[in-house]
Formats: sequence, C-alpha cells, structure tokens
Amino acid sequence: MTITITAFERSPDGGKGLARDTRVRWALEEVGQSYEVRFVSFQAIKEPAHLALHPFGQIPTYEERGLVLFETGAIVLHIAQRHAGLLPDDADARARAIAWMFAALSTVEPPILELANAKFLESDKPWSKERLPLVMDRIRGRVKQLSVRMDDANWLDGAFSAGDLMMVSVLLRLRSSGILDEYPNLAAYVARGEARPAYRRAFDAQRAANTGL
Ligand SMILES: N[C@@H](CCC(=O)N[C@@H](CS)C(=O)NCC(=O)O)C(=O)O
Repeated sequence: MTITITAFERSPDGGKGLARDTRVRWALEEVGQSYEVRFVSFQAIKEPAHLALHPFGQIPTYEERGLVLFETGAIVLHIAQRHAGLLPDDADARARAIAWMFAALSTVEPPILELANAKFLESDKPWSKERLPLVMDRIRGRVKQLSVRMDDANWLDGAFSAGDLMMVSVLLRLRSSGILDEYPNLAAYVARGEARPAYRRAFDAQRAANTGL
C-alpha cells in the first residue's frame, strides 16, 4: 500500500517543521507506515489537478489507493484509526483523545493562526501595531487554560495519543513568539513531543526536503 502526501517544494519556514505536512509525517512515523511525498509549488496548489485533491488549494493531501483526504485533522484521525499506536484501545479513552484533537484544531490553533496573520499579512496596516497585543493576549488566554489543565502531566490524557500529536504540532508555532516560555509545563510538553523518535524522523525528513541537509 503506497501512501502519498503533498508538501511544499519550498516551505515558507525554510524547514523549521511548521508546515502542516510535518504533523502528517509524524503520525505516519508513529505508526510505522512508510510514505512518499509529492512536492508542489504555491502556484500548483491553485491549479485544477491539485484542487481536485484539495478543494481549498492547500497542503497537505493524503492519497492511499483510491482514497484522497485533505485537512490534517481528518488525515491524522484516519491514520490513527487504521493503525495501532496513536489511539487507546479503551473506547472512552479513544473518544477523549479524539476530543483533544478537535480542541487542538478548533480551539487552540485559531488564535495562534491569527498571530501569523497579524505578523505577516497585516504588518503594513496602520492598525497592526495596536492589534498585535490583543492577538497575543487571546493566545495567552487559551494557552493558560491548557497549562492549568495539564498541570504536571506528561500528556493530555494518560499515554501519548493523536491528541498530543496535534496539540504539540499546534503549540510549536508559538515558539518564536516567546509565549510558550511563559508556561513552563507547556514548553516541557512540547519538548517531550519533539523528543519522540517519530517526530525527529518527520522533522528531519521535511528539513532535508527544504534544505538538502
Ligand atoms: N486546516 C488545514 C489548513 C491547511 C493549510 O493552511 N495549509 C497551508 C500550509 S501549512 C497552505 O497550504 N497554505 C497555502 C494556502 O492556503 O494558499 C489543515 O489542517 O490541513
């Protein structure tokens, strides 16, 4: 069975692992599935061939036999449901791990994405300097709630799961803002995720693709 994902031929972050193919690579590494990567340009993702795979013209996509998926939440959930290693066997624990995946994507990620918009897309606007602290405080609000919930736990709910994979992937985007360091338990949580051998393999693969290193 060949799995093919798409990734940028040149990621805007230059291989820092922030493009969303990294989380899919990480999930595949966690469950021991090999995969191929089709590299696409910013122009190609808006063209009909890619739009047939991804209606919104984004990466990553996931192809496996006749199945085509887009949205990292759906892709990681599919991988986690098909292969052992990312979801607990117990039905209730499994449901909770999936809830954490949704929390990462629909509650924690949106304010973090706003920061990227504020910094990169709106920096030339006259109101951008005034808006930035508001955006940062909205992130702090969310992240603090997560920090309180996690307390000194290693992972969100017992053993490492797809919920952690998604939450760590989302929080990683905060590193350059300094906000993560304000919450030492979350900084340690992210570092634990990054230390996983599967994450290292995924990170190294995307970096090699972007830098040749
Ligand atoms: N919600 C989507 C977001 C995908 C996304 O924003 N991908 C970015 C790269 S990390 C992209 O393709 N950006 C180019 C664009 O939107 O034109 C997911 O989780 O898969």
